[in-house]
Amino acid sequence: MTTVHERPTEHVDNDQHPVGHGRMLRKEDPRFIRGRGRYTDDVQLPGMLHLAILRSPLAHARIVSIDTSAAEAHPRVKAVITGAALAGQGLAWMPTLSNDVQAVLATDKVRFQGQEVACVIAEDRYAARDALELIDVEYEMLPPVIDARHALDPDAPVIRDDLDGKTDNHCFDWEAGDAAATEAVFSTADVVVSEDVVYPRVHPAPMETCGCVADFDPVEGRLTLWSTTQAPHAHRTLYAIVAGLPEHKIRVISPDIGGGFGNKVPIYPGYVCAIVGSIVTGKPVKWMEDRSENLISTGFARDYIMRGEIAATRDGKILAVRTNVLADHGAFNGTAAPVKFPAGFFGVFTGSYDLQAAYCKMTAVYTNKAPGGVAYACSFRITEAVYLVERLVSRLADELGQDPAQLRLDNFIRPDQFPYSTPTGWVYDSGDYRATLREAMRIAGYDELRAEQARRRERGELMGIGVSTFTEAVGAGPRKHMDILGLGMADGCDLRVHPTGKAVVRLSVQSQGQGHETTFAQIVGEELGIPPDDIDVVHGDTDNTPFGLGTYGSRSTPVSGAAAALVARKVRDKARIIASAMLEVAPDDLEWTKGSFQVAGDPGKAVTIQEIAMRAHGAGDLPDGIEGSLDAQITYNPPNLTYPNGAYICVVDVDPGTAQVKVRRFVAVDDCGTRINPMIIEGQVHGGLTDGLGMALMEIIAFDSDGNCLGGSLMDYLIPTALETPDWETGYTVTPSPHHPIGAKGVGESATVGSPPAIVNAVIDALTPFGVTALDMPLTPSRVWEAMQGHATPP
Ligand code: MCN
Ligand code: CUN
Repeated sequence: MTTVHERPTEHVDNDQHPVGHGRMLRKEDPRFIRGRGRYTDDVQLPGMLHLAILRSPLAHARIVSIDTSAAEAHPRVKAVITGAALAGQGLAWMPTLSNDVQAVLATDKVRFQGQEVACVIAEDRYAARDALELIDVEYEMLPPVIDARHALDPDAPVIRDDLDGKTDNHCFDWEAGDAAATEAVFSTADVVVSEDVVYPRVHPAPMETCGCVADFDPVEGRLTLWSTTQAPHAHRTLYAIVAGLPEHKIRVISPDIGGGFGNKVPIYPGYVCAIVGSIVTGKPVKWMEDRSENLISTGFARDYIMRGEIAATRDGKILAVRTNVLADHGAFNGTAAPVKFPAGFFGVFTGSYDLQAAYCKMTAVYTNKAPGGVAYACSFRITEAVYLVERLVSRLADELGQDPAQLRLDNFIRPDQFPYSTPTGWVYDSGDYRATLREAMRIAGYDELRAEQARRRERGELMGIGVSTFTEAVGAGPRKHMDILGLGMADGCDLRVHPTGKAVVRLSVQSQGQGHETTFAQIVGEELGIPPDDIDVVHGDTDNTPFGLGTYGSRSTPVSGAAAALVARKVRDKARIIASAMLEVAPDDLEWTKGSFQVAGDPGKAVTIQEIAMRAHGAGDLPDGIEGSLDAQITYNPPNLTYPNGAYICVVDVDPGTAQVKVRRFVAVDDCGTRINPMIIEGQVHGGLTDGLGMALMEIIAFDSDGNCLGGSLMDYLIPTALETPDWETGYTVTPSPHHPIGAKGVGESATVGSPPAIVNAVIDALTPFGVTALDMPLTPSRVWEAMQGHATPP
């Protein structure tokens, strides 16, 4: 049972003013619940072959030779492909979404354990796997670079010697804010607190692993690719560029997806191998990775080593934040972030606070680990930024002897300061941060919790209360600032209204579980007065949807959601003209009431949207300028991002004997502006909180000093189960986005961003009697125990 508190204090209650049927059940669920979902691995084509990938057992090694003859002799094997074979076609390397290149199949060296070395295409999945064992690769071991802190040592082996003139493991530098102005504030501040913070490497571990089915038709010269992708249009353009095929000859279908969490944004070598395999064999080729392959080789998240400093006055006015970051990008820069934002949106590390100055310097390095970096509900690295600043603010509260909630209330950006320009160049659109935190404190019973904590401490019990508040920047992005590989980040939307008034809306984003088939029908339903059940949502198929950049960074509602509302308004404008002809009055004399136009002052004279749709398709003349339908199409280029916020309070008990952390209560109050479907939002928040709990307490992709991945199965890479997960208590405030047509902001990553610092702050608060002031995730019993003994173990 989950307790859900839904009592906003001073804001509109969206449950009473829902967007198109508010809390409606998800339209996609009947097919999921009845096992009728259609995932990539469900695609079966006549004559389909199966592909398996041989992966490197070593983190860093030169390839001396590869002997595929035994594998080729296997009776069920149709083809064996190596990097050398791909190199002959110019396909051994592919561009990443961050303007780096990545090996499709290794030619010269392997650069991380699990890297793709060769692939086998066989008549069935088992034969393909068996034949991998028959490939003989001779490696010459090289010393690996595993600890990012040593990647730039002068004697460190150079990982990317494939890049012209590369003599070190430097990936990129990035900075934000004003170093001199920040130094000026720091040098005169009463109090400066600093902390070293590691956000460890974690993995999104979606329920469905990555895979694809490639079907190349040599007669038509047409490629159809079913693939687990969060961005089918962007992927198609990349395939078109790499393969030299025109886009209209490539169809990318992203069918039902069993969770993405950013893991399905990058283009993986397996996709390219399957495409090549289909071209080579003339047959459809399926590639589905297993759990270990997913964990060791696909897009990871975080891996930021941060030093943070915060400056304040003695009475608690926060003045400035400064940070220095070492970012571990693995062997290839496979991050998917807008081109001008190599560190994603880490620049929002100033949080929800009104600061005088801020500065960040970042160095990113290559290591012998899997590529990736932006994934796991990260809001483009806002997770790392929020974690850092929320640790610093709680640490400052301790230093000043102030309550961490009160310190935040005193330093928030005030409602009258919006739009608020931050020292690192973001323009926050709206928020009422105090109202959000006060609501969380009210639900939690904050003052009573502090009193209870004091009583328990007397008894030697370790109860902790952690607070975190956050502002996210989601909805990438204004086209003039944001692109991925030159593709501007706008979204298209098409709306067709059939003669009987049923509609179909085509999106350029697609769901991996977020419920788009429901919420987008609700948006259009609200705008047109058509029941959401009468509106079909088409997504995830480049042949049947308009161009757009895909679902990640919680951008679907901010960008495509706006597109859906505006395309529906376009339809309504057309409908008004037709209604004016039907009712024989001027268009301006008509009033829109949800679902119909009526003559002003004469409610008896009205036509419904369904009647208008029939008229639009019917016989006889239509008003000038109206073609025979209500259909409309738009491309929406957002003027700004949206800035959702939240306030989270966590209560933990630490067992003094075993150092086990138990999250007793967790209150999450989110403000994502206008709430389309409160039930779906709660689902998103519950899932995100569970992600955050996992990262805070148990998840880590660790490596030994040889570069062996220690998190290659779900026995080693722990994710939370119902046993560890508390009853989440959620609440909300509503501060609409002023620039979004329906005032909605994104919410899909909020809880993952906001929850880890609340949990860590709570555990550190619980450990106050031990003098613990800092502790890195994951807070496993052994690590907490070490801290209680007075020495923390580095991750
Ligand atoms: N929503 C709403 N009202 C709002 C905001 C959102 O009702 N004010 C609804 C939306 O209509 C949508 C859902 O909440 O149905 C999430 O919307 P949004 O915040 O726009 O995020 P996206 O749809 O773009 O989803 C992406 C986001 C990301 S980046 C990750 S990572 C993540 C997340 O969604 N991956 C998920 N949540 C996930 N949930 C599931 N089940 N599976 C994933 O892979
Ligand atoms: Cu960063 S994980 Mo989501 O943006 O797909």
